[in-house]
Amino acid sequence: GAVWFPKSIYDLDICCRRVIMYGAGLDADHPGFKDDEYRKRRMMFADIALNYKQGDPIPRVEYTAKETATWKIIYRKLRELHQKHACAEYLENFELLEQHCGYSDSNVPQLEDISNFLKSNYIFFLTGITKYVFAVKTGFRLRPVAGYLSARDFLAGLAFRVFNCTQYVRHHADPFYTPEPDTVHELMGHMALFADPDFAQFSQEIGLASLGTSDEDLSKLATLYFFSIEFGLCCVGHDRITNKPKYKIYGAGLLSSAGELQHAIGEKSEIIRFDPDRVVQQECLITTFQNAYFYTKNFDEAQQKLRYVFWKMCLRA
Ligand code: H2B
Ligand code: FE
Repeated sequence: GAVWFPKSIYDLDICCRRVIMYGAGLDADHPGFKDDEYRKRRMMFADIALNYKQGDPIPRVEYTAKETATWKIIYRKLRELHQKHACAEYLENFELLEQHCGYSDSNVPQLEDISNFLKSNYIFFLTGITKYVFAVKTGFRLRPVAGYLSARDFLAGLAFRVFNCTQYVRHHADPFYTPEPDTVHELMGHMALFADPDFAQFSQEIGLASLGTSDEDLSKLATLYFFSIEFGLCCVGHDRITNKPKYKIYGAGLLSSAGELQHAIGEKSEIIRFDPDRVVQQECLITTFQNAYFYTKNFDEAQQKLRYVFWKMCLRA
């Protein structure tokens, strides 16, 4: 039979609460598993997310000293790596987050502020004229989520330019490791590029292709998402002397993980051209580094290649 899918942004209240693991349900190998205080804290975040209704302001959270300390360690390390290895669009937009959304090494930004910024209408007053011009940033908005969603529920949000965003901070025992998405991954990895119009469009199109599609095609889309939005690289030219390709990173999984970022751009990693038929054969690894990464020339190339995939999927359906 036909697969149910959200038809309006308000339907996300149905699918975006189906969390796969959170709070009390932390897995045994999770660093927070044996920490009652951490589990309690996660329940508080889960409550916010599970009670959230589309259109509500996102409740502000007062982060604890431990959480802010964890944020600071990662922020400093990542910013250093980003200057050298992140793509230009990421770096430009990250500065805007610092200016408008409270990004700094001593403050965990609030989802509500970022969401308002991304969906905001900027008002430019034209001097000497009574009219003003509205420019929408990208129209993306955030909704708090209690933890991991199925690929189907997660991608459905993107179709409506909604990013399901975790609000909790990983356990402080190991600031550089988290087995699940946390707010550091979202805010340091994803947010800057959602402020980029081309990237926002690219993300929404993966979401649109996912609505109501078969399980088989959905798993392909999830893999394509994984090796682009999470782990993608761009090739920005070649070294003049050695002729080796020079890569910049746009994938959020790399931009939010100091260890894997350094691994990916290091000598030992395998970097392959992004060809959808090849990418869908690659296994997505969650608790270890990826076996291979994929690059395109830029977002536009990734988008064009994916559009061709979506189009073929539609014709078959
Ligand atoms: N759920 C949440 N909460 N955050 C994610 O980043 C995420 C997810 N990624 N579910 C999804 C799955 C992704 O890896 C693909 C689409 O499966
Ligand atoms: Fe992610």
